Amino acid sequence: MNEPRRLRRISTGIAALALAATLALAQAQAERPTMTAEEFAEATQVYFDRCAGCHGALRGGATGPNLYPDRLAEKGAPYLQAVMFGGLPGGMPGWGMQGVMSMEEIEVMARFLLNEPPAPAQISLEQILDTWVVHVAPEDRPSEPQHDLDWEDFFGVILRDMGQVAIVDGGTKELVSLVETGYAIHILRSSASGRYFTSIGRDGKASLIDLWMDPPQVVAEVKPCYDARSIESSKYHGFEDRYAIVGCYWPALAVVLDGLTLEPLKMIGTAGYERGAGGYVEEARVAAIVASHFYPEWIVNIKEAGQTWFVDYSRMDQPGQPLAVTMLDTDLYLHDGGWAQNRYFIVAANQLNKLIAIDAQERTVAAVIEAGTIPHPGRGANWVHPEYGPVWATGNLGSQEMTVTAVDPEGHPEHAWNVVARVQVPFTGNLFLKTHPNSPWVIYDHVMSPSPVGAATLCAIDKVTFEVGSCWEVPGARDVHARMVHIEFNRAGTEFWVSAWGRMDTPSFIAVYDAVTLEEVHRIEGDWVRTPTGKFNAHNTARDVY
Ligand code: DHE
Repeated sequence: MNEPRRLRRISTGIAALALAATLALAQAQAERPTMTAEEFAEATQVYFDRCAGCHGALRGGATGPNLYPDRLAEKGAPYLQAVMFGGLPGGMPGWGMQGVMSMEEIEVMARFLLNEPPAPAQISLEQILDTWVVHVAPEDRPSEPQHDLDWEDFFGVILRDMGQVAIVDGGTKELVSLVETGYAIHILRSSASGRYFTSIGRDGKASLIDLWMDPPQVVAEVKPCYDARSIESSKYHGFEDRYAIVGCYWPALAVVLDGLTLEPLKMIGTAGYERGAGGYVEEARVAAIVASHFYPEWIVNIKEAGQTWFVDYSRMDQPGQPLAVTMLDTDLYLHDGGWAQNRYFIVAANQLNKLIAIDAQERTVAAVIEAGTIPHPGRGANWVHPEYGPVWATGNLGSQEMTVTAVDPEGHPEHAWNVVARVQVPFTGNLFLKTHPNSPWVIYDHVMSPSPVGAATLCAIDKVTFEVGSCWEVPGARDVHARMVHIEFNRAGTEFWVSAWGRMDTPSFIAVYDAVTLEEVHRIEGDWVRTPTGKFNAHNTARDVY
C-alpha cells in the first residue's frame, strides 16, 4: 500500500514540477520580444558575422560573456542597445559608433538576443565537396616563377570587407595583384616552401594562392565550415606543402585538405568533454593551429574543451592506416599563440589571463604563465635578451601591459618561464605586436582601444631596456576613420608595415616605417586600399619569423 502511494507522490511531484517549468517557460516566452521572420533571419546572419566569434554560435560565451536570453532579460533591451552602440572597455566593439550597425539594426539585434538562439546547421563531406573548386590543377601550374619579382618578399594584405587579398611587393611596395578570396578573410598562412598563401575567411572559405603565377592568383578553394578562424599547412620535412588543415568555429570541426588542391580528405569532430569539469561541449571551437617542426603533425587548440590536440598527418594518404590524435589537457578558452624558440608553442587561455607553453617536442605542458588581462599574442614576439636569454612577449587586450617571459629552460634555467618584464603601455586594446631579429624594437598596437586616439597609436618598446621608446598617433588615421592594426616586417627586417583599418566606403592606407629609426618611409595608398587588416610576408610567415 505504501509503495504505490509513494510513487503517486513522486509522480505528482514530477507533474507539479513539469507544470511549474511549463508555466515559467510560457511566461518567459510571453516576455520575449516579437520579431518578424525576416528580422529573425537577418539578425541570425548579423549575429553569425559579428557576434558569434566572441560569444559563440550557441551563445555560450568564450572571449565575451554568454548571451543567453534569460541573463540578458535582467539587463533589458536599452542596456543591450547602449552596449552594441558604444562598446565596452574589455574589447566589445562599439558597432554603432564605428558605423558598422545603424540604430535600427541595433534595436533588432537587441530583440534577437532576448529570444532563444536558433540551432545552427551541421555540415557533411558531400556538402563540403560541393564547394570544392580547382581553378588551376597542380600539373598545369608553373614549375618555376612566371615573373621575375622577388616573390619571397611579397606581402599578402587582407582587405577584410572587400573579400580580397592584395599581393604587394615588399621591395617596391607596388600592388602585384588583387585576388578574390571571399567574405571577411581572417588570416593567411604560408606553405612550408613559401610559394603558396592559404587564406581562411570567417565564412569558412579556404583559398590557395599561388605566388609563382603571373599574376599571383587563387588556384583552388573549398568551404569546409560555416565559420572559421584558422588554417595551417604541413611543414615537417618530407611533407612540405602536402596538406593543409582548417580549424572551424562552427560546426565543431577540423578538416584536413590536400595541400595542392584543397580536396577535403578528413573531418575531425572536436565536440567532446571539457578538461577539468568534464561537461559535454557541443561548441568546441578550433582556435590557433600551428605545424610542428618535430613531428609530422599539427598542434590544434580546442578552445572550449581546454585541450590541445596533436594531429598526425603522416599516414593521411594511406587508407586503412590510423589517424593518430594525441590529446593534451591544457586549459579553457585557448585562442591565439605562436612559437617561442621554434620549440614551445605558447597559446593564450585568454579569459583565464594565462599563457600555456606547450613543449612540441615532448608533447607536454612546459609552463603556465600569468599574463595581463586577456592576453592576445597574435603569434607573439621573440628575441634574445642579454640577461634573460631568449624571451617571448604578448600584448594584452584588457590591460596596459606587454608581458615578457623568459623561454629557455635549457640555456637559462634560472629565468625560464618567469615573467621578466611587465611593460606599461599607454592604452588597453592591444591585439598584435611584432619584432624581427634585425630591429631593436617590438612594435605594439592598441587597435581595440575605446579611445580613437589610442586606437590610432603605435608604440615601440626597446628589446633590451624594456622601455617604451616612443609612441605616436599615426597622422591621418582618424581622418579616414581608421584604427592602426597588425604589424609585419619585410624579409630583411629593415621595415615594418601597419594597416589603417578603416571603412569600406573610404580608402585608407598602409604605413611603412624604418625598423630602426621608426620614421615613416612610405605610405601605400590607392583606391584598392580599403579595410586592410592582417599582412603576411611570405618569407617570414613560412619560416615563423616574428
Ligand atoms: Fe582574429 C588570429 C580568432 C577578431 C585579425 N584570431 C586569430 C586566431 C584566432 C582568432 C583563433 C589564431 C589563428 C591561428 O594562429 O591559427 N579573432 C578571433 C576571434 O574569435 C575574434 C576575437 C572575434 C571574431 O569574431 O572573430 C577575432 N581578428 C579579429 C578581428 O576583429 C581582427 C582584428 C580583424 C578581422 O579579421 O576581423 C582579427 N586574427 C586577426 C589576425 C590574426 C588573427 C590578423 C593573425 C595574426 C598573426 O600575425 O598571425
